[in-house]
Amino acid sequence: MATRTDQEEPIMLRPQDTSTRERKNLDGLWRFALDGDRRGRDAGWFARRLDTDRELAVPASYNDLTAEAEVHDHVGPVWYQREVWVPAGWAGRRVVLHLESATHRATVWVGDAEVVSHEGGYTPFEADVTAHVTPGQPVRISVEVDNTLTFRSIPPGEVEQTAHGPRQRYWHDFFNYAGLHRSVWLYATDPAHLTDVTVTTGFAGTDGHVDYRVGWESGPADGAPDGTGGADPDVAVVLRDADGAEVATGRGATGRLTVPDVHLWAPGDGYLYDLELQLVRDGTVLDSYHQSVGVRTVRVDGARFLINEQPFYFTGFGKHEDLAVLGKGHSPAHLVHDVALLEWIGANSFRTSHYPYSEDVLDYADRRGLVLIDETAAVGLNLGMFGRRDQPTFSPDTIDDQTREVHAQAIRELVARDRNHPCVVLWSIANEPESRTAEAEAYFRPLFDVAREADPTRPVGFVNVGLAPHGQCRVSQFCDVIMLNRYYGWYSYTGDLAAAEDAWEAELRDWAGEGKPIIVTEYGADTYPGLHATTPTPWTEEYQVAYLDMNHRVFDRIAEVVGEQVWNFADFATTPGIIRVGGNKKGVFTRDRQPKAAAHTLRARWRGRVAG
Ligand code: BDP
Repeated sequence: MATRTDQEEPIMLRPQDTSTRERKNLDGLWRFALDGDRRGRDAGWFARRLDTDRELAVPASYNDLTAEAEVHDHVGPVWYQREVWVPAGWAGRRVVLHLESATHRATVWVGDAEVVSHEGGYTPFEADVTAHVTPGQPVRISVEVDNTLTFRSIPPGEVEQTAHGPRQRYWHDFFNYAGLHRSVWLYATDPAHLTDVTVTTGFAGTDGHVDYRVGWESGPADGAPDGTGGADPDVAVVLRDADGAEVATGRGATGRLTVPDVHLWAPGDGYLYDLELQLVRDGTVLDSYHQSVGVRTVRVDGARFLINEQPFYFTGFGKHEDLAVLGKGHSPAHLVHDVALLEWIGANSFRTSHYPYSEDVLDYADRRGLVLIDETAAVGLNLGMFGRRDQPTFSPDTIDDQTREVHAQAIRELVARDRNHPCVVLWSIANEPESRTAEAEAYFRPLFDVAREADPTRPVGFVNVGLAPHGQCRVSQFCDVIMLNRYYGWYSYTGDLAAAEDAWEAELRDWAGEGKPIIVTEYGADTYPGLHATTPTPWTEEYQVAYLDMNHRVFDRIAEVVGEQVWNFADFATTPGIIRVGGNKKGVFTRDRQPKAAAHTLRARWRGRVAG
C-alpha cells in the first residue's frame, strides 16, 4: 500500500458527498444509558441491544434533554446506541464511521468490534469499518462517551468522591455539557482515496497563488481481489472561481496554482474558490474531494495585525456553544441566527472561546467573511483562580508533562482540522492559564513550538488573565499577539468606573510597550435584563453600557490595541454559584438572543467604525 503521510497530525478529510463519495447521516434519536459504575464495557453493552427505555437526541448535550438531575449532573460514562442500514450500493467500497466530536472522550464499537477511541471533546475522529459491516445489512453502533475531567484531560478537572456520589470539579466558568454534540456519519469511498489536503495562499499584485499538498492511499495492493491494485494513482487538481469557471489546473500531490485577477478573501467579503482534488488511475477518477479556498494573507508587523497587508481591527465577542435544551449541541438554525446578530451589531470577528466549535461554524464564517480566533479547550489551567491557592497549577500532582502531551495533541488536532479555513487568523492555545511561574513558562514554551510547527502561516498566542499583569506574565513572551481578558470596573473597582479607567489605561500602556498588537479578548459586566438605575449600579443595563463606554475610551487612546471582543455574545449556562444568577449574565444578548441595552451601544460604535 502506497501511503503519503509525512505529518504527525491526525489525517482526515471532513465527510462530503461528491461524484465518488457518499455520506449517510446518523443524527436522530439514539438509545441512551448512564453508566456511572463503569459496568458497560465488562458487561458487553455494545454486544446487544442497550437495556434502557431512554432515547436521546444527537446532536445535543444529554444534560438538559430530560427533567432528571441524575442525567443533568451525571459523572462518568454514558452509552449511545443505534442500528443503521449500510447501503447495499456500498459493496466493494471502503466504509468509514466519522464522529464530528464526542465530549470529552469516547470508545466506539461497530457490532461487537471495538473500532476507535478518542480523547478530547471538540475535534473529530473516525475509523475504517469496512471489515465490520455488510452492505445491504443493518449494523449496531455503540458509543461510550465519558464526561470525566481529570488532571490528565484538556480541559482539566477533578472528581471528588462524596457521601452522595461523585462530584465533578473544574476551574472554568461554563457548564460541563457532554455527549454527542455534533453529527455522526457513515461514509463510503473507493478503496483508493484521498486522505488529506493542506492549502496555503498568498498574492503579489493582482496574481494570487494557492499552494496545495494532498495525501492519498492507493488501497489494497496488487493482486487484491477487488483488482484495485496496480500503478500508483496520480493527483489532478482544478481550481474554480465562485461562478464555477476554471481558473487553474495542476498535477501531482503538491504544487502551486496561480490565480490571475484574484478575488481575495477579506473580512466582510467571504469570497471562496473551489479546489477539486481528484485521485486518478488510468483515466478513471477514483476519488474526488472539494476544498474551499479563500486567498488571503495574515501577518503581524510590529504592533499591527495585517490581513491582506491591511491593518485589521477586531470587533466582536467571545462566544460559547450554549443553547437552551441543546446545551452544546450544534444547531444550524442558531448558527444562522447568531451570525445574523453579529452582522446586525457590526461585529467582524469572534473567538471560539473556550474550545474548537463545530466545523459548520467555520465553514459558514468562511462564507460570511467573519474573522475567527480559534481556541483549544485548554481552559481552567489555573487552580489559584478558583480558591486552590495552596496547590500549584503545574506540578507532578496536578497539571504535568502528561497533561502537556494531551494539550499538545489538542493543538495538533485543532490545527489539522481548521488550517484550511481562511476565517481563522490566529490560534489561541489556552485561556487564562496560570502564567506567572517558572513552571508555567516551562509548560508553555514547547506548546508554542507545537503550534508553530503545525502551522507556520498564522500568528499564535494565548489569553492572559488579570492575575498575571504586565511584568509578571512569563508566557506572553512567546506570543505574536497579546490577548488580554480584563474586568476593570467589574471584578476590580466594582462600580467605580473612573478609578477603573485610570488603572486599566495604566496597565494597557505597559503592555503596549511590548510593541506587539494587543487584542482585548474579554471585557464585560454581568447584566440582569430589565434591571435599571440612574446611578452607576452593577448588574443594571445602564452599567453595562457605561462600562463598555469606559473601556472603549481607553482602547481608543492606545494605538497598539487592535481589537475588542466583549465577554460575552450571549448569557450562558455555568455551574451553580453565588456570583452567578441562572448562569453567566455578561451577554450582550440574553441566552434566547434578545438584545440588552448594550447591544445598541455596540451597534452604534461598530457600525460606525471602518476597519483599520
Ligand atoms: C474569564 C473567563 C471566562 C469567564 C469570565 C467571567 O475567561 O470564561 O466566563 O472571565 O468571569 O475569567 O465572566
